Amino acid sequence: MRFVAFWDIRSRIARGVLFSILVVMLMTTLGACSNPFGLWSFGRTFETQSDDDDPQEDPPQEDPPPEEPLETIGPDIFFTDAGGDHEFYLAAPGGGYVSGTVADSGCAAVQRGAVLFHSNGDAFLDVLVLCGSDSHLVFPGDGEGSFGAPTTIPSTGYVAYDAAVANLDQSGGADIVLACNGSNAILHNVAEGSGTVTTLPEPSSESTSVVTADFDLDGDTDIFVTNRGSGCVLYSNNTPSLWGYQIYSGTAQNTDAAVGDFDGDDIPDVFVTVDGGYNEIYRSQGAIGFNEIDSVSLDDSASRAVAVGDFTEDGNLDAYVANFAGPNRLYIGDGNGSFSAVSISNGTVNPSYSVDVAVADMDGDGHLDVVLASDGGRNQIHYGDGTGDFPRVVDLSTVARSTVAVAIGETGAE
Ligand SMILES: [Ca+2]
Ligand SMILES: [Ca+2]
Ligand SMILES: [Ca+2]
Ligand SMILES: [Ca+2]
Repeated sequence: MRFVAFWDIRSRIARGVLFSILVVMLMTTLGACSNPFGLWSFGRTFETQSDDDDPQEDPPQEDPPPEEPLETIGPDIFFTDAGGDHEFYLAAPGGGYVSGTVADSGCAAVQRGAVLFHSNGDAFLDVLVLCGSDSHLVFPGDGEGSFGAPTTIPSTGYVAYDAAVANLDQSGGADIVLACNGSNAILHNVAEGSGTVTTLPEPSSESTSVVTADFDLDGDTDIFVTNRGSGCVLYSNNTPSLWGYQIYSGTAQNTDAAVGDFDGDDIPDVFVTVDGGYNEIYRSQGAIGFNEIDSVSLDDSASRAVAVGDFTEDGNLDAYVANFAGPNRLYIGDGNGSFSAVSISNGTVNPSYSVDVAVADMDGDGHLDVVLASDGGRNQIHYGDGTGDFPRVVDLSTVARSTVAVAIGETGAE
Protein backbone atom coordinates (compact mmCIF):
# COMPACT_ATOMS: atom_id res chain seq x y z
CA MET A 1 0.00 0.00 0.00
CA ARG A 2 2.83 2.32 0.81
CA PHE A 3 4.45 1.56 -2.53
CA VAL A 4 1.22 2.17 -4.22
CA ALA A 5 0.80 5.26 -2.10
CA PHE A 6 4.30 6.51 -3.01
CA TRP A 7 3.67 6.18 -6.70
CA ASP A 8 0.29 7.67 -6.23
CA ILE A 9 1.89 10.64 -4.56
CA ARG A 10 4.53 10.93 -7.21
CA SER A 11 1.88 10.63 -9.80
CA ARG A 12 -0.08 13.47 -8.21
CA ILE A 13 3.07 15.57 -7.99
CA ALA A 14 3.88 14.83 -11.58
CA ARG A 15 0.40 15.81 -12.66
CA GLY A 16 0.64 18.97 -10.58
CA VAL A 17 4.02 19.86 -12.10
CA LEU A 18 2.72 19.11 -15.56
CA PHE A 19 -0.35 21.26 -14.97
CA SER A 20 1.82 24.09 -13.72
CA ILE A 21 4.08 23.84 -16.78
CA LEU A 22 1.04 23.94 -19.03
CA VAL A 23 -0.31 26.96 -17.21
CA VAL A 24 3.03 28.76 -17.50
CA MET A 25 3.22 27.93 -21.18
CA LEU A 26 -0.28 29.13 -21.73
CA MET A 27 0.36 32.40 -19.89
CA THR A 28 3.58 32.88 -21.83
CA THR A 29 1.74 32.33 -25.07
CA LEU A 30 -1.02 34.72 -24.08
CA GLY A 31 1.57 37.24 -22.95
CA ALA A 32 2.79 37.48 -26.52
CA CYS A 33 -0.52 39.11 -27.40
CA SER A 34 -1.08 42.71 -26.49
CA ASN A 35 -4.23 41.91 -24.59
CA PRO A 36 -6.62 39.35 -25.80
CA PHE A 37 -9.53 41.07 -24.02
CA GLY A 38 -8.43 44.38 -25.40
CA LEU A 39 -9.95 43.35 -28.72
CA TRP A 40 -13.36 44.00 -27.13
CA SER A 41 -12.45 47.05 -25.26
CA PHE A 42 -10.39 48.50 -28.11
CA GLY A 43 -13.19 49.77 -30.13
CA ARG A 44 -15.10 51.31 -27.25
CA THR A 45 -12.01 52.88 -25.81
CA PHE A 46 -10.99 54.23 -29.22
CA GLU A 47 -14.23 55.81 -29.79
CA THR A 48 -14.30 57.34 -26.36
CA GLN A 49 -10.67 58.39 -26.43
CA SER A 50 -11.08 59.76 -29.91
CA ASP A 51 -14.05 61.90 -28.93
CA ASP A 52 -12.86 62.92 -25.49
CA ASP A 53 -9.15 63.00 -25.52
CA ASP A 54 -7.93 63.76 -29.00
CA PRO A 55 -9.09 67.14 -30.26
CA GLN A 56 -7.27 66.55 -33.52
CA GLU A 57 -9.81 63.89 -34.30
CA ASP A 58 -12.92 66.05 -33.62
CA PRO A 59 -15.07 66.49 -36.70
CA PRO A 60 -15.01 70.12 -37.85
CA GLN A 61 -17.80 72.24 -36.34
CA GLU A 62 -20.17 73.28 -39.13
CA ASP A 63 -21.21 76.91 -39.21
CA PRO A 64 -24.94 77.42 -38.60
CA PRO A 65 -26.82 77.98 -41.86
CA PRO A 66 -27.15 81.67 -42.77
CA GLU A 67 -30.50 83.14 -41.74
CA GLU A 68 -32.86 83.39 -44.67
CA PRO A 69 -34.84 86.63 -44.70
CA LEU A 70 -38.32 85.76 -43.54
CA GLU A 71 -40.85 86.08 -46.27
CA THR A 72 -43.80 88.34 -45.81
CA ILE A 73 -47.19 86.75 -46.06
CA GLY A 74 -50.01 88.42 -47.89
CA PRO A 75 -50.34 91.90 -49.38
CA ASP A 76 -49.98 95.25 -47.65
CA ILE A 77 -53.06 97.27 -46.72
CA PHE A 78 -53.91 100.95 -47.15
CA PHE A 79 -56.98 102.48 -45.50
CA THR A 80 -58.13 105.90 -46.66
CA ASP A 81 -59.49 107.86 -43.72
CA ALA A 82 -61.99 110.68 -43.86
CA GLY A 83 -60.05 112.42 -41.10
CA GLY A 84 -56.89 112.58 -43.20
CA ASP A 85 -54.75 110.19 -41.16
CA HIS A 86 -54.64 107.28 -43.53
CA GLU A 87 -53.55 103.96 -42.11
CA PHE A 88 -50.97 101.75 -43.75
CA TYR A 89 -50.19 98.18 -42.71
CA LEU A 90 -47.00 96.69 -44.06
CA ALA A 91 -46.97 92.89 -44.10
CA ALA A 92 -44.26 91.80 -41.66
CA PRO A 93 -41.79 88.95 -42.18
CA GLY A 94 -43.27 85.70 -40.97
CA GLY A 95 -46.79 87.10 -40.67
CA GLY A 96 -48.56 89.99 -39.01
CA TYR A 97 -48.36 93.65 -39.84
CA VAL A 98 -46.42 96.77 -38.96
CA SER A 99 -48.70 99.76 -38.86
CA GLY A 100 -48.10 103.36 -39.74
CA THR A 101 -50.04 106.42 -40.71
CA VAL A 102 -49.77 108.61 -43.75
CA ALA A 103 -50.64 112.14 -42.70
CA ASP A 104 -52.65 114.02 -45.24
CA SER A 105 -52.89 117.68 -44.40
CA GLY A 106 -53.66 118.86 -47.88
CA CYS A 107 -56.88 117.04 -48.61
CA ALA A 108 -59.92 118.92 -47.48
CA ALA A 109 -62.57 116.41 -48.42
CA VAL A 110 -61.25 112.88 -48.56
CA GLN A 111 -63.51 110.68 -50.63
CA ARG A 112 -63.93 107.05 -51.00
CA GLY A 113 -61.42 105.84 -53.51
CA ALA A 114 -58.12 104.32 -52.48
CA VAL A 115 -56.04 103.14 -55.40
CA LEU A 116 -52.57 101.61 -55.40
CA PHE A 117 -50.81 102.07 -58.72
CA HIS A 118 -47.50 102.96 -60.33
CA SER A 119 -47.41 106.71 -60.74
CA ASN A 120 -43.74 107.53 -61.22
CA GLY A 121 -41.96 104.74 -63.04
CA ASP A 122 -40.16 103.18 -60.08
CA ALA A 123 -40.78 99.63 -58.88
CA PHE A 124 -42.91 100.57 -55.90
CA LEU A 125 -46.65 101.05 -55.70
CA ASP A 126 -47.93 104.51 -54.88
CA VAL A 127 -51.31 105.43 -53.49
CA LEU A 128 -53.93 107.79 -54.87
CA VAL A 129 -56.16 109.61 -52.39
CA LEU A 130 -59.17 111.39 -53.83
CA CYS A 131 -59.71 114.89 -52.50
CA GLY A 132 -63.21 115.85 -53.48
CA SER A 133 -63.13 118.48 -56.17
CA ASP A 134 -59.58 119.57 -55.29
CA SER A 135 -56.43 118.24 -56.85
CA HIS A 136 -55.96 114.61 -55.86
CA LEU A 137 -52.92 113.40 -53.96
CA VAL A 138 -50.47 110.70 -54.98
CA PHE A 139 -48.20 109.51 -52.17
CA PRO A 140 -45.07 107.85 -53.60
CA GLY A 141 -44.21 104.58 -51.86
CA ASP A 142 -40.61 103.65 -51.11
CA GLY A 143 -41.23 99.91 -51.01
CA GLU A 144 -40.46 99.71 -47.29
CA GLY A 145 -43.69 100.98 -45.85
CA SER A 146 -43.15 104.72 -46.07
CA PHE A 147 -44.78 107.18 -48.38
CA GLY A 148 -43.18 110.45 -49.37
CA ALA A 149 -44.61 113.91 -49.78
CA PRO A 150 -47.53 113.79 -52.18
CA THR A 151 -47.61 114.99 -55.73
CA THR A 152 -50.91 116.08 -57.19
CA ILE A 153 -52.96 115.21 -60.21
CA PRO A 154 -55.47 117.79 -61.38
CA SER A 155 -59.12 117.64 -60.51
CA THR A 156 -61.71 117.83 -63.24
CA GLY A 157 -63.69 120.22 -61.07
CA TYR A 158 -66.18 117.62 -59.88
CA VAL A 159 -66.14 115.72 -56.63
CA ALA A 160 -64.55 112.34 -57.37
CA TYR A 161 -65.96 109.47 -55.32
CA ASP A 162 -64.05 106.54 -56.75
CA ALA A 163 -61.27 105.72 -59.17
CA ALA A 164 -60.00 102.78 -61.17
CA VAL A 165 -56.73 102.25 -62.99
CA ALA A 166 -56.50 100.59 -66.40
CA ASN A 167 -54.88 101.13 -69.76
CA LEU A 168 -57.92 102.41 -71.60
CA ASP A 169 -56.32 104.10 -74.60
CA GLN A 170 -53.87 101.32 -75.42
CA SER A 171 -51.00 103.78 -75.35
CA GLY A 172 -48.48 104.55 -72.67
CA GLY A 173 -49.15 103.39 -69.15
CA ALA A 174 -51.96 103.51 -66.69
CA ASP A 175 -55.00 105.72 -67.12
CA ILE A 176 -57.23 106.70 -64.21
CA VAL A 177 -61.02 106.73 -64.44
CA LEU A 178 -62.76 109.05 -62.00
CA ALA A 179 -66.38 108.40 -60.96
CA CYS A 180 -67.70 111.83 -60.03
CA ASN A 181 -70.70 113.77 -58.93
CA GLY A 182 -70.75 115.37 -62.33
CA SER A 183 -68.99 114.32 -65.50
CA ASN A 184 -66.96 111.17 -65.17
CA ALA A 185 -63.52 111.40 -66.72
CA ILE A 186 -60.36 109.60 -67.81
CA LEU A 187 -56.94 110.98 -66.91
CA HIS A 188 -54.61 109.53 -69.52
CA ASN A 189 -51.11 108.16 -68.97
CA VAL A 190 -50.71 109.55 -65.48
CA ALA A 191 -47.22 108.13 -64.96
CA GLU A 192 -46.04 109.79 -68.15
CA GLY A 193 -47.61 113.08 -67.08
CA SER A 194 -49.58 113.54 -70.28
CA GLY A 195 -52.30 115.61 -68.62
CA THR A 196 -54.81 114.60 -71.28
CA VAL A 197 -58.36 114.34 -69.96
CA THR A 198 -61.31 112.66 -71.67
CA THR A 199 -64.68 113.70 -70.34
CA LEU A 200 -67.13 110.82 -70.51
CA PRO A 201 -70.75 111.32 -71.51
CA GLU A 202 -72.68 112.19 -68.35
CA PRO A 203 -76.06 110.54 -68.30
CA SER A 204 -76.44 110.61 -64.54
CA SER A 205 -75.19 112.15 -61.34
CA GLU A 206 -73.74 110.98 -58.09
CA SER A 207 -71.54 108.27 -59.48
CA THR A 208 -70.29 106.14 -56.63
CA SER A 209 -67.89 103.55 -58.00
CA VAL A 210 -66.17 102.40 -61.16
CA VAL A 211 -64.82 99.08 -62.46
CA THR A 212 -63.29 98.13 -65.78
CA ALA A 213 -63.27 95.04 -68.00
CA ASP A 214 -63.84 94.11 -71.63
CA PHE A 215 -67.57 93.73 -71.19
CA ASP A 216 -68.40 93.65 -74.93
CA LEU A 217 -65.61 91.28 -75.91
CA ASP A 218 -64.12 93.50 -78.62
CA GLY A 219 -60.62 93.46 -77.17
CA ASP A 220 -60.49 96.81 -75.38
CA THR A 221 -61.26 97.78 -71.82
CA ASP A 222 -64.69 99.24 -71.04
CA ILE A 223 -65.96 101.12 -68.00
CA PHE A 224 -68.86 100.33 -65.68
CA VAL A 225 -70.05 103.03 -63.25
CA THR A 226 -72.57 102.76 -60.42
CA ASN A 227 -74.77 105.73 -59.57
CA ARG A 228 -76.92 106.84 -56.70
CA GLY A 229 -79.11 108.91 -58.98
CA SER A 230 -79.91 106.23 -61.55
CA GLY A 231 -79.13 102.73 -62.70
CA CYS A 232 -75.62 101.81 -63.71
CA VAL A 233 -73.86 102.94 -66.87
CA LEU A 234 -71.71 100.97 -69.29
CA TYR A 235 -69.23 103.08 -71.25
CA SER A 236 -68.14 101.20 -74.36
CA ASN A 237 -64.61 101.87 -75.44
CA ASN A 238 -64.23 103.16 -78.98
CA THR A 239 -60.62 104.19 -78.63
CA PRO A 240 -58.95 106.54 -78.45
CA SER A 241 -61.50 109.13 -77.31
CA LEU A 242 -64.97 108.14 -78.46
CA TRP A 243 -67.08 106.51 -75.81
CA GLY A 244 -70.57 105.18 -76.27
CA TYR A 245 -72.73 104.60 -73.26
CA GLN A 246 -75.81 102.77 -72.15
CA ILE A 247 -77.66 103.50 -68.96
CA TYR A 248 -79.52 100.63 -67.39
CA SER A 249 -82.80 100.75 -65.62
CA GLY A 250 -81.73 98.86 -62.56
CA THR A 251 -82.27 100.18 -59.09
CA ALA A 252 -80.73 103.52 -58.15
CA GLN A 253 -78.73 104.01 -54.96
CA ASN A 254 -75.98 101.78 -56.32
CA THR A 255 -72.90 101.93 -54.16
CA ASP A 256 -70.26 99.55 -55.47
CA ALA A 257 -69.49 96.97 -58.14
CA ALA A 258 -67.25 93.95 -58.58
CA VAL A 259 -66.53 92.08 -61.80
CA GLY A 260 -66.64 88.32 -62.25
CA ASP A 261 -68.01 85.67 -64.57
CA PHE A 262 -70.84 84.46 -62.36
CA ASP A 263 -72.67 82.35 -64.94
CA GLY A 264 -69.79 80.52 -66.57
CA ASP A 265 -70.09 81.88 -70.12
CA ASP A 266 -66.63 83.48 -70.04
CA ILE A 267 -68.15 86.97 -70.34
CA PRO A 268 -67.56 89.33 -67.42
CA ASP A 269 -70.61 90.16 -65.29
CA VAL A 270 -71.01 92.69 -62.48
CA PHE A 271 -72.27 92.31 -58.92
CA VAL A 272 -73.78 95.65 -57.82
CA THR A 273 -74.53 96.63 -54.23
CA VAL A 274 -77.55 98.77 -53.45
CA ASP A 275 -77.93 101.02 -50.43
CA GLY A 276 -81.29 99.99 -49.01
CA GLY A 277 -82.59 97.47 -51.53
CA TYR A 278 -81.84 94.24 -53.29
CA ASN A 279 -78.34 93.88 -54.59
CA GLU A 280 -78.18 93.09 -58.28
CA ILE A 281 -76.33 91.05 -60.87
CA TYR A 282 -75.69 92.58 -64.27
CA ARG A 283 -75.08 89.68 -66.64
CA SER A 284 -73.30 90.63 -69.83
CA GLN A 285 -74.11 88.90 -73.08
CA GLY A 286 -71.11 90.33 -74.86
CA ALA A 287 -71.62 92.71 -77.77
CA ILE A 288 -75.22 93.51 -76.90
CA GLY A 289 -74.38 94.54 -73.36
CA PHE A 290 -76.12 93.66 -70.14
CA ASN A 291 -79.43 92.19 -71.21
CA GLU A 292 -80.29 90.72 -67.87
CA ILE A 293 -80.34 92.35 -64.47
CA ASP A 294 -81.26 90.06 -61.61
CA SER A 295 -81.94 90.95 -58.02
CA VAL A 296 -80.25 88.67 -55.58
CA SER A 297 -82.41 87.01 -53.00
CA LEU A 298 -82.06 89.03 -49.82
CA ASP A 299 -82.73 92.66 -49.01
CA ASP A 300 -79.59 93.87 -47.31
CA SER A 301 -79.74 97.18 -45.56
CA ALA A 302 -77.12 99.70 -46.54
CA SER A 303 -74.85 97.56 -48.66
CA ARG A 304 -71.78 99.63 -49.32
CA ALA A 305 -69.19 97.45 -51.03
CA VAL A 306 -68.55 94.07 -52.61
CA ALA A 307 -65.57 91.87 -53.44
CA VAL A 308 -65.68 88.56 -55.25
CA GLY A 309 -63.78 85.31 -54.94
CA ASP A 310 -64.41 81.60 -54.51
CA PHE A 311 -64.75 81.60 -50.74
CA THR A 312 -66.33 78.14 -50.63
CA GLU A 313 -63.69 76.60 -52.91
CA ASP A 314 -66.20 74.81 -55.13
CA GLY A 315 -65.06 76.47 -58.34
CA ASN A 316 -67.91 79.02 -58.44
CA LEU A 317 -67.41 82.71 -57.72
CA ASP A 318 -69.03 84.08 -54.57
CA ALA A 319 -69.55 87.71 -53.49
CA TYR A 320 -68.75 89.17 -50.05
CA VAL A 321 -70.97 92.19 -49.36
CA ALA A 322 -69.99 94.78 -46.73
CA ASN A 323 -73.04 96.28 -45.02
CA PHE A 324 -73.01 99.48 -43.03
CA ALA A 325 -76.03 98.35 -41.04
CA GLY A 326 -76.51 94.74 -40.07
CA PRO A 327 -74.17 91.83 -40.60
CA ASN A 328 -72.10 91.45 -43.70
CA ARG A 329 -73.29 88.85 -46.17
CA LEU A 330 -71.68 86.15 -48.26
CA TYR A 331 -73.54 85.45 -51.48
CA ILE A 332 -72.61 81.92 -52.50
CA GLY A 333 -72.64 81.51 -56.25
CA ASP A 334 -73.95 78.39 -57.98
CA GLY A 335 -71.96 79.00 -61.17
CA ASN A 336 -75.12 79.69 -63.16
CA GLY A 337 -75.64 83.31 -62.10
CA SER A 338 -77.73 82.63 -59.00
CA PHE A 339 -76.76 83.09 -55.38
CA SER A 340 -77.78 81.92 -51.95
CA ALA A 341 -76.90 84.26 -49.13
CA VAL A 342 -75.60 83.67 -45.65
CA SER A 343 -74.96 86.23 -42.94
CA ILE A 344 -71.44 86.81 -41.73
CA SER A 345 -70.75 88.06 -38.23
CA ASN A 346 -68.43 91.04 -38.12
CA GLY A 347 -66.78 89.76 -34.98
CA THR A 348 -67.27 90.88 -31.44
CA VAL A 349 -65.64 94.30 -31.63
CA ASN A 350 -67.02 95.68 -34.83
CA PRO A 351 -70.64 94.67 -35.17
CA SER A 352 -71.35 96.88 -38.12
CA TYR A 353 -70.27 99.96 -40.08
CA SER A 354 -68.46 98.13 -42.88
CA VAL A 355 -67.95 100.48 -45.82
CA ASP A 356 -65.39 98.76 -48.03
CA VAL A 357 -63.91 95.31 -48.51
CA ALA A 358 -60.89 93.80 -50.24
CA VAL A 359 -60.23 90.11 -50.77
CA ALA A 360 -57.00 88.11 -50.83
CA ASP A 361 -55.36 85.21 -49.02
CA MET A 362 -53.84 87.39 -46.32
CA ASP A 363 -52.14 84.65 -44.29
CA GLY A 364 -51.05 82.30 -47.04
CA ASP A 365 -53.09 79.30 -45.88
CA GLY A 366 -54.77 78.90 -49.26
CA HIS A 367 -58.16 80.23 -48.13
CA LEU A 368 -59.47 83.64 -49.16
CA ASP A 369 -59.78 86.28 -46.45
CA VAL A 370 -61.39 89.74 -46.41
CA VAL A 371 -60.06 93.08 -45.21
CA LEU A 372 -62.89 95.26 -43.92
CA ALA A 373 -62.85 99.04 -43.71
CA SER A 374 -65.07 100.49 -41.00
CA ASP A 375 -66.52 103.95 -40.63
CA GLY A 376 -67.27 103.92 -36.91
CA GLY A 377 -65.56 100.67 -35.88
CA ARG A 378 -62.19 99.04 -36.15
CA ASN A 379 -60.64 97.94 -39.40
CA GLN A 380 -60.28 94.19 -39.41
CA ILE A 381 -59.17 91.09 -41.25
CA HIS A 382 -61.63 88.20 -41.29
CA TYR A 383 -59.82 84.99 -42.10
CA GLY A 384 -61.76 82.49 -44.19
CA ASP A 385 -61.66 78.74 -43.71
CA GLY A 386 -62.56 77.76 -47.25
CA THR A 387 -66.14 76.78 -46.39
CA GLY A 388 -67.65 80.27 -46.60
CA ASP A 389 -67.17 80.91 -42.89
CA PHE A 390 -64.74 83.42 -41.37
CA PRO A 391 -64.06 82.09 -37.88
CA ARG A 392 -60.97 84.17 -37.07
CA VAL A 393 -61.22 87.95 -36.74
CA VAL A 394 -58.23 90.19 -36.11
CA ASP A 395 -58.43 93.89 -35.30
CA LEU A 396 -55.94 95.98 -37.21
CA SER A 397 -56.74 99.39 -35.77
CA THR A 398 -56.99 99.69 -32.01
CA VAL A 399 -59.70 102.33 -31.96
CA ALA A 400 -62.76 103.14 -33.99
CA ARG A 401 -61.86 104.72 -37.30
CA SER A 402 -63.53 106.89 -39.91
CA THR A 403 -62.30 104.82 -42.82
CA VAL A 404 -63.82 105.30 -46.24
CA ALA A 405 -61.89 102.86 -48.41
CA VAL A 406 -59.35 100.04 -48.44
CA ALA A 407 -56.83 99.01 -51.06
CA ILE A 408 -54.39 96.11 -50.88
CA GLY A 409 -51.26 95.29 -52.86
CA GLU A 410 -47.62 94.32 -52.71
CA THR A 411 -46.04 97.70 -52.18
CA GLY A 412 -42.46 96.45 -52.15
CA ALA A 413 -40.31 95.93 -55.22
CA GLU A 414 -41.90 93.52 -57.67
CA1 LIG B 1 -64.48 96.45 -74.86
CA1 LIG C 1 -70.75 85.94 -67.53
CA1 LIG D 1 -67.85 79.39 -54.39
CA1 LIG E 1 -56.22 82.94 -45.79
